[in-house]
Amino acid sequence: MTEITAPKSPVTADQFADEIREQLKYTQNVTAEQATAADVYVAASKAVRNHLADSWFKTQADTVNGNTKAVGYFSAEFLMGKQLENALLNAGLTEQFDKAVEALGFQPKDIIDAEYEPGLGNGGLGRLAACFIDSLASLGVPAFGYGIQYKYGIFKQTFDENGKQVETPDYWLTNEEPWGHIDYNRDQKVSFGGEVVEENGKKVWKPAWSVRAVPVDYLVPGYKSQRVNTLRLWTAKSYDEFDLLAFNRSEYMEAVKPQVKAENISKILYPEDSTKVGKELRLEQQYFFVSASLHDAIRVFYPGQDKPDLTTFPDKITFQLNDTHPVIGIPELMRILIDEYDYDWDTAWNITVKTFNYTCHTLLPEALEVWPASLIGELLPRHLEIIEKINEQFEDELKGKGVADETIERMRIYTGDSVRMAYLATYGGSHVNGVAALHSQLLKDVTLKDFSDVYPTKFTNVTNGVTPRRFVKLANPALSDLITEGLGTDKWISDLEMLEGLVPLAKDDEFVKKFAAVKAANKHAFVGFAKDHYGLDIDENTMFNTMVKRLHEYKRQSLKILAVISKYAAIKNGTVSADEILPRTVFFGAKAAPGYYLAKMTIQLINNVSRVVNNDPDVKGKLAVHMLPNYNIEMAQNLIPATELDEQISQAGKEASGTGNMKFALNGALTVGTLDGANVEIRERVGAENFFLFGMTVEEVDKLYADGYDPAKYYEADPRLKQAIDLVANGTFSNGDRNAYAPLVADWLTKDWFMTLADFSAYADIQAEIEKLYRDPLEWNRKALLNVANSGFFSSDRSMEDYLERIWHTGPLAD
Ligand code: CBF
Repeated sequence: MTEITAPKSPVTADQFADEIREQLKYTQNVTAEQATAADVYVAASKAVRNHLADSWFKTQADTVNGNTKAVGYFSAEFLMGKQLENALLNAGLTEQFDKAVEALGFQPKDIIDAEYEPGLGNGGLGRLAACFIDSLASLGVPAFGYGIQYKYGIFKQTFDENGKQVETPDYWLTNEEPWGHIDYNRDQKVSFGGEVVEENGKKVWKPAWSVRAVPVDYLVPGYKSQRVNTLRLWTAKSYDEFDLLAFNRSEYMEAVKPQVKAENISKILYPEDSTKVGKELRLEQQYFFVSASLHDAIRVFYPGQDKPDLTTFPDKITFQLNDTHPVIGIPELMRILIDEYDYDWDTAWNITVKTFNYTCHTLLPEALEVWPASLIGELLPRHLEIIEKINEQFEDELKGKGVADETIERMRIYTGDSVRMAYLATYGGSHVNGVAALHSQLLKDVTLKDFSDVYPTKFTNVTNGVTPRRFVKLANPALSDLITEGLGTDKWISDLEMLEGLVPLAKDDEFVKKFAAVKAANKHAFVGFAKDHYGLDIDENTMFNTMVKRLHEYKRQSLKILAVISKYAAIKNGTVSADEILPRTVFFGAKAAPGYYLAKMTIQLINNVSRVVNNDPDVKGKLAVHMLPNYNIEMAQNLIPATELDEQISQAGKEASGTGNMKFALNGALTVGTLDGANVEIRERVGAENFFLFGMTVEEVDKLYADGYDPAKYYEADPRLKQAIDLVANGTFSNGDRNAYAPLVADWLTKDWFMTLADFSAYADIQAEIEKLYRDPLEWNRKALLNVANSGFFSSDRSMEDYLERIWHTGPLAD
């Protein structure tokens, strides 16, 4: 047996430079003299990976041999961001790297920038998964992230000459990708279709076709923890790569058909699912990765055993279902236990419920997946039978508990026509959690109320968090240095609640001025970034006001753009005098789902407001608006530290948590926001006086719906709003074309589902308060510093500790 050695001891910069040279020579096949920045990036990444290898082997061995239960995080998305800089930080190799690449004749930044950012996620949920696995490794908790290595991640966004969003495929694997290791020898077979027959009194699934799931392993190094966990992303391959007979008949397309069918499964993140085949592909993806992952976990924890004792499985690993996407894992584990390992139903159910937990990330009913039963039946006939039986058992259990028939009707997992995945997850797992206190409460009171009435102890809350390594230390080195100076230690990087030690320094004007200088420097740096990346000229002597997140009506980018238009109109009309005007630069960043018509129209409107405002000499130096294309992690790392005012203005009761809000507060932006998601907790912690609150509460929203909401009333009541909407309607932002935004205007005036108009006046009014404070830089920065000092709770390390205590009941590996 190979001895698992201790991790490699740290290297000097010279040794590290030699390791890079060696990689260049023997794996890149270029000399150091021939090497480009892209070559050095690959070589340095491989050198870092080698440094992590021993810790990785040791962590795996300790995970399997020890008796600490591991965590399996099942997620359709892992939005990792660039890897090299993060791996260097966590491995303690940043300084050596900087010196080594300089010795090779390069600037460290150019090497870091040479990495292509993987976009294997849509937004909050995927980035949260990435933060969580960073924290688990940093805490020394054995964990596996399980997902899909999509060939195309989230689309690349550009804008056409009319300001419309254009989506292009993001082929992130065009060049060599040094982080993922494809392991053909640890593959799994995943089957689909066919029928279920009875053989010797046993149900036997005879699938029609199978694909080969091949793992691609990413190392997840903990910050100063010596632990390196695994992110295992599956890629789909065909068992019948190539039909030679068809090819020899010159049927070239036919010859590669099976290959295309198989590879389509891991081709793209969230294939469009408005068609039946699109839906099929999504379900294939979900089943593909959970089936492969469950089999993989059994392989890992019971190596070489044909008849493992799987009653111990829940002691080996606990699986977190990140939203409903991996919930098909519940019937799949039942099937594996019953069909492949001969367990009886009750034993299998007992193991399954103990193994799974479910996180719900939404309050929007349409975001809780419901699959047509016919589709599951076609693709996974055995699973549909199992789901039907789970539902029967569930209904019996509810009857036994005296639950009323009409409630049971509402709660059915399987309705005959469809399967409700959130209900399956709630019944089929041990715990259900929401992602912020308000969200978890609303899950219990509204979305999953029937379930929480019957199973109250299943429900808990874990407020989201973000990793301080990427989103403070790497994103904001100047602030990090200042925090370290203020606290006299850098231990806060792995113990973020230590930031509280900065509270007294908010009274120290000199320290506040240093803090202000950091923000000014970050603004200056962002001006350079925006020039290089987007060719923009930005005036750094304006307030930097940012709204970055997915484009969705509930998030209310409309509210922000209407307020911008209103301000534009006020300047143009001279309703505000020149010295009353606080110069602002407003940044938007948002991708809209390709099929989301109103969201895409909102992007077009923002782009055209930007065109008109930025080209109008009357407002020059007073107002500028930029819709930055292709919002991603890299942009976040540059823009968030430069932002002074952050927008979290969703309709109360709609944003589950938000994590951008946490990143901004931790980087010293003040928030203007509603009482929604984690805003509530941020405000509680940073202090109501350090947060710009406006808008209706959840109760007020509900009451207004109940009383009958008429948006037109608000349009008539506030001349600022009326003017802003009229300017959109009269073609001011569409070269005179009054039809361009007609659907958006009609929606605002007749439906306005998320009550943008009802909250407009409060939002416009609070701007005066914001601007008044901004004119007092010392007070503004004092409050911003207090935001940093009181946001330590929003570390994903704390979130992970909460999951460990409330849900997973496990902890770090022993050293
Ligand atoms: O919990 C992480 C995030 O998930 C979402 O992005 C999601 O995809 N459902 C929510 O919209 C966010 O509120 C939440 O922070």
